[in-house]
Amino acid sequence: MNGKEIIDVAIKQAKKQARSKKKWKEADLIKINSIHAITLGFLNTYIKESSEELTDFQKQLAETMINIKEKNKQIQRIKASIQILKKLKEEYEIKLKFGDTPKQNQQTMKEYLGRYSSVMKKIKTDKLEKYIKNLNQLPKIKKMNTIIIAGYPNTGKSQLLKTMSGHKVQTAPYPFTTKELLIGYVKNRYDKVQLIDTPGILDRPIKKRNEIEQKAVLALKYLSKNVLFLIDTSETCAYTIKEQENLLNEIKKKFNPKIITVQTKIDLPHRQIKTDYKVNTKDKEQVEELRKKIIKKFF
Ligand SMILES: Nc1nc2c(ncn2[C@@H]2O[C@H](COP(=O)(O)OP(=O)(O)OP(=O)(O)O)[C@@H](O)[C@H]2O)c(=O)[nH]1
Ligand SMILES: [Mg+2]
Repeated sequence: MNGKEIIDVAIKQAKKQARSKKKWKEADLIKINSIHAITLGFLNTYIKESSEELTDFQKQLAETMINIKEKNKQIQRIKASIQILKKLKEEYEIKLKFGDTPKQNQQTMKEYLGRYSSVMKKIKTDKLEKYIKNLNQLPKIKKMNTIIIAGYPNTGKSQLLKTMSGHKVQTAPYPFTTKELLIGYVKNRYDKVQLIDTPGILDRPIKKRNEIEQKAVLALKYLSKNVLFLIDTSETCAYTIKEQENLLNEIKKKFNPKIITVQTKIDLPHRQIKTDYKVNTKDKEQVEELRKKIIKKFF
C-alpha cells in the first residue's frame, strides 16, 4: 500500500472505532489516536520487514533483484515522515483536548487531516514492497552437506537435478531456462545432501554477466566448495567445448572449489574429452551410479 491507500484505510477504521462514543470530544480524540496508530502500524511493518538482518549471500542475492539504495531511501523517508506524524498528532491532540465547542474541534480535525494527508501522500512504498516480496522468494538454503551444479546454459544441470533428486524443475532446450537457484535433496547413506541447481553462466567478464548469471556466481562464492561442473560435449547446448572449458578454468581459479567434472548428453553424438564422469542425465540408472560416486568423492 502506498501512503494514499493507507490514509483511506486508517480514516475508515478510525471512524468506525469512534462511532460508539457519544461525547463529541472523546470521539474526536479516539479518531485522531486511531488514525495515528493504524498509520504507524503499517509504516513500521514496512520498515521492520525490509530491515531484517541478512547474510552476505542473501544481501547480494537480493541486490541482483532490486536496487538496495533506492529501497533504503524509501525507508529513510518513511522514518522521517513518522517523526512529522508524531509531532502533528501531539499538536492536534492538545488542540482537541482544549477545544471549546464541537464546531471548533471539527475545524481542528479538518486541519489535522489536511496536514496528515499531505505527509502521507508523499510516502512511496513500491520499492519496499518489491524488496519484501523478493526476500520471501529467496531460496531456503540449509546448512548441510551441499553440492552445487554449475556450467554453461543448456548443458543439462536442471535435468540432472530432476533425475537425481526427483525434484520437478523446468528443463528446456534453450539457454537461461533456470533463473533462480533451485534446491533438491539426494540421499546419502545415513542422511541427505543438498543439491543446488544454478542458472547457466557464460564465460565472459564479470561486469557483463546478467543478473541471472550473478545468482550462480554468488552460489559458488558463498554456498559450497563442492561443485559438479557439467560439460555438454555434444555441443547441442549451442556453446563450444572450448568456451565451457574456459569457464571451468575461471571457476577453478576464482573459487578454488573441490570440483568434479561431468560430461553430459553422451547419448547424442559427442566428442571425447577428459572428465571425471560421463552421463546421459535422463537415464535413471546412470544418474544413480553418478550419485553414489560423487557423494563418495565429495564427503
Ligand atoms: N539427449 C539428452 N538431452 C539432454 C541431456 N541433458 C539435458 N538434455 C536436454 O537438454 C536441454 C537443456 O537441459 P536443462 O536441464 O534445461 O539445461 P540447464 O543446464 O539446466 O539449462 P539452463 O537452466 O538454461 O542453464 C533440455 O531439453 C534437456 O531435455 C542428456 O543427457 N541427453
Ligand atoms: Mg536449468
